[in-house]
Amino acid sequence: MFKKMDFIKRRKHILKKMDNNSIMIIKANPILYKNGDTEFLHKQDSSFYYLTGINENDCTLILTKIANKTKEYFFTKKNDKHIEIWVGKRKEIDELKDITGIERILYNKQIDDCIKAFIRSASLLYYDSKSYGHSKFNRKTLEINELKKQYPGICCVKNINNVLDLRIVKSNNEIKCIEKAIDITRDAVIRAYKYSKPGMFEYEIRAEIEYAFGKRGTAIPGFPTIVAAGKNATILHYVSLDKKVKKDELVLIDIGADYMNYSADISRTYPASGKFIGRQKNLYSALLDIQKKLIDYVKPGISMIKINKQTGTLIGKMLKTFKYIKNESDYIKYYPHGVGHMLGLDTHDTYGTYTNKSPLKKGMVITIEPGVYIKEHNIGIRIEDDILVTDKGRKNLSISIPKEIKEIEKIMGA
Ligand SMILES: [Mn+2]
Repeated sequence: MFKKMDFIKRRKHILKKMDNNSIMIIKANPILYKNGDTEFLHKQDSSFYYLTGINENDCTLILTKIANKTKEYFFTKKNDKHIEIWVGKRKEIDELKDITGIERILYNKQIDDCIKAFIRSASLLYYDSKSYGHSKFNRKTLEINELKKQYPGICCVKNINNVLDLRIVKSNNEIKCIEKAIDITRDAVIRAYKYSKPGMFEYEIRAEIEYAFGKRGTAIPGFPTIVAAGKNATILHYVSLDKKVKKDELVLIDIGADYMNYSADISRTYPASGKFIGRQKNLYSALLDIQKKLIDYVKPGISMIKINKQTGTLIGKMLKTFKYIKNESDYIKYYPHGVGHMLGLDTHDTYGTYTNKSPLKKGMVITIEPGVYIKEHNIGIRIEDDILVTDKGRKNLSISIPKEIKEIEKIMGA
């Protein structure tokens, strides 16, 4: 789908934005070991893929801007006859040139000398320094400390997000990838509607969902599949999936297929029995109305913070009507998250230098996912669609994934 020219253009754009006398090092994701010598399925680092189109491990992209001259280097591991027997051949230099459009392709054993030479003239390093988790032993922190120790000439580190704004606005081909991921996810949602029955375990519904992914070529979901019944749905990122689904419960699924490294992110909530009743029905249809209003709110120029504010107002009103709260502003008790995020190569995609206050632009893809989580009644509802910001407004890319009460009940055969 992507051509050499796409990657060349992206790197050119980034090199233009980089400060003079700086280098950028972006590493491919390493092989992660599960235990012993057994590996997790490989998933590429998003920025590395975005700039190279290469899905292999053990490679590094280095961009340099020294004395206002820009250069691109790609380092890879040499093929090894013994390893080839087990996992096959890695891409050869010519293939790598052909896909990436980079002329200087070298082997990993040269990387150390090259970085040393670059650092003599460039003291600013761009690196993916964003750390997740709270430990000082975080992988990114350790990597940066190691680099600084190895190359004392580095005196300043900037996060690559400073120059990666390009990733926020999606090209037509990127939108096609997201649409494909959504289409695969649609199969999975419909399969979940069709196959869910009271008495099943949550993990059995996950199996149906991931079966639908697998049939269309998604080896690893974009993020861990969430299937949460009843009270479990009030845990936002519930991962245990080991409870039986009771007949009077709602089931919340938050799922997304991966297509060419792009992720869909869809949440739907449905009754295990196939029929919405009573309080569940009233809450669901009120939240669905709100979700549709919020989608209509998306357009160029508006900021996420404004959509968030509007969400709080609407959910506050709804919760007051249902007598869960006295003051509309107390909605946070039942709706403790933001309304959405950027979507792309990462499920929670990069914001670059954008913030929640920045105006949305044509070509951005965001999620709109209001929810209500009512522990005292064992109810959690979230409805999430993936929205493309267009010239004058928005396009709901996941409009064809059923969310109307009547549609869901029909598919479930109730
Ligand atoms: Mn989401």
